[in-house]
Amino acid sequence: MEANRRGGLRKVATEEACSVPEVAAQLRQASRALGPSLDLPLVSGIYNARAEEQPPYLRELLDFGAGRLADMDANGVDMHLLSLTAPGVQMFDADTAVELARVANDALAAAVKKHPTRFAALASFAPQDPGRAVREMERAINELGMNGFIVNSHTNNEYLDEQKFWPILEAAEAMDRPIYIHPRAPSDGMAAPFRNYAMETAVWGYGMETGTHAVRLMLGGVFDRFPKLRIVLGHMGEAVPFWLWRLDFMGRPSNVTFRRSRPNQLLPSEYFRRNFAITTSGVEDHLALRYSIDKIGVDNVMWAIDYPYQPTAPAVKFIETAPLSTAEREKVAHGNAERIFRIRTA
Ligand code: 1WB
Ligand code: MN
Repeated sequence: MEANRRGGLRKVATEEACSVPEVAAQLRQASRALGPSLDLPLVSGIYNARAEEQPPYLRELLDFGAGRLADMDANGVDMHLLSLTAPGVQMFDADTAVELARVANDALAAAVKKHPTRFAALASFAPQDPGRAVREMERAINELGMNGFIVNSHTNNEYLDEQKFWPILEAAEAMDRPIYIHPRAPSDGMAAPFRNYAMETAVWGYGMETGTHAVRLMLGGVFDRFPKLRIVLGHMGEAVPFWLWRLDFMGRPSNVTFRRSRPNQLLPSEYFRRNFAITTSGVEDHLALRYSIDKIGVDNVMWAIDYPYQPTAPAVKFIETAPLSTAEREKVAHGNAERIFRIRTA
């Protein structure tokens, strides 16, 4: 039993990025192409940079052994819930994406098998081909024993509320496993104002893109069709918790002003409390944490680091010093993640 490594709070970090050489090589290829995708600058900076300009991310992403465990040990982190880093396989053609999702899932599952008390993992799939995506999702859960799914927001500028993606939502609901919607840069249709000042990145564009995705699912009535589907959002809910009052007022089913485009049967906040959970990745703000817990319920908030893009030590200090009751802290630091992602506890 590796829990409570320093005799203190058990900590399961829930948005922890990694990569595999095959995916890194394809992203390096992709980042040399010209095209409108706003993911290209950041992907190029990580996978296609000259050695002296290369941030340390790539080395850290590819390490799900000694280096990562050393960082966890040094900071008293019990577990990483691993996921293939953004934009995952979603910039590739369907055949490449299907193959690379399989390769990445095999690699992550092998890391979990080697260190079952330190790692759990989310599975990737290729939304470009919903039929094959569902088969990989089923393989990931039933054969590889993975914990849920990750998707990096839009795929070729399309969002999961589109009917073509419904088999993916149906499969996640049927297997009772969450889909973590992780950010990527804004889709082509919303890209223009994000093209300056690196605004397409995690500084702002990531959150706007992903929050918009979540609102599409709620206002599109997706959770009337899939009432048990669970979506996880990082970054303290990508600003959606702060916007719920207005979403409810303007997006209430009875608002006749917008009846033409109002398929949702419930209030957005009802979906958000029933069908979503959020993680704290990259938002180490005690006031935002307190607000989120009070707004959407303590059972729906999970701690995360966003390793290696954010340093571990401040994220640990954030949860250890948060103004929470003991019971709340235990839920946010590990209990909710263990329940929602069905992570083994011993
Ligand atoms: C960064 C953050 C870059 C994330 C990423 O590249 C991802 C960054 C794919 O801060 O530079 C992330 O997952 O938050
Ligand atoms: Mn992240």
